[in-house]
Amino acid sequence: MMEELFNAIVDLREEDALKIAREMVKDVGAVKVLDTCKKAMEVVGEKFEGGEYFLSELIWAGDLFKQIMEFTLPALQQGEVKKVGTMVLGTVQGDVHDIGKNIFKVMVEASGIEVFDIGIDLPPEKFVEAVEKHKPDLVGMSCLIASSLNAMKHTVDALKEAGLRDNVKIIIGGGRVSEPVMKYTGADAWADDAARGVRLSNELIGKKG
Ligand code: B12
Repeated sequence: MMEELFNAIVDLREEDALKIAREMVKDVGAVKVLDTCKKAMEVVGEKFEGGEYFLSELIWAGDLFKQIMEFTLPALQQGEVKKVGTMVLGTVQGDVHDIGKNIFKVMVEASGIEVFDIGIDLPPEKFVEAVEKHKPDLVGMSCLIASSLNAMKHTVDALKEAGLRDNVKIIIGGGRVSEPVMKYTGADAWADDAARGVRLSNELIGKKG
């Protein structure tokens, strides 16, 4: 069934994908469905890169994933969870991708971290303003395009200039992040999947004391 969902998304067979995903949520759970969708999106991205798919297909795939998220994410939401900390979360300047950020948000909230989601395509000042306002334990930055990696560094620098860097731990996430990118930007942790991001966010809260 996982393979069927994977193929239906890659081929952009919307009705099939939605039908299989609904059945799969009941059978194998939300996390596996989202994970399969993520893997399929990587192939959609490769097809776009290779010139087989165009921007319209990329938009269509994004829309299909969002429809699947509508009935999948509620299954991940928990009732009462003990609050262990807070996070300001957003997608950095120049980048409008938010599907992965929204999945990470629901999963990290289910672990007890309250999230202030400030949106997409955010200039560094918006992060600074939000940190001043919410005084969070963590800042989470999402970035999916290589051309916005610098925006993460600029955001860390802006937090330093505002004298706020030492008050927060910073985690970066998204398909284009890695250990070298983390070091380059000056962040404290990185994750290219939500589960790792949730684990590391909780570890960072522990380190903050
Ligand atoms: C759907 C999609 C779009 C949609 C986005 C819709 C939306 N609302 O998000 C639309 C059509 C808008 C789009 C636009 C573009 N896109 Co696009 N897009 C994709 C695609 C196919 C899927 C992305 C996705 O949703 N993946 C699924 C999610 C679940 O995965 P994820 O984002 O990685 O998130 C997971 C983790 O990374 C993590 N995570 C995410 N954020 C965070 C944050 C924190 C703090 C943590 C801890 C964890 C975390 O948790 C998530 C769950 O596990 C990718 C392909 C790919 N391989 O990523 C290309 C891709 C990202 N896009 C790409 C490009 C080039 C573009 C455009 C420039 C195309 C164009 N010519 O206009 C524009 C850029 C617009 C902009 N300024 O941002 C390239 C980027 C290449 C590069 N090296 O930079 C990719 C990689 C495709 C490719 N292979 O060429 N895109």
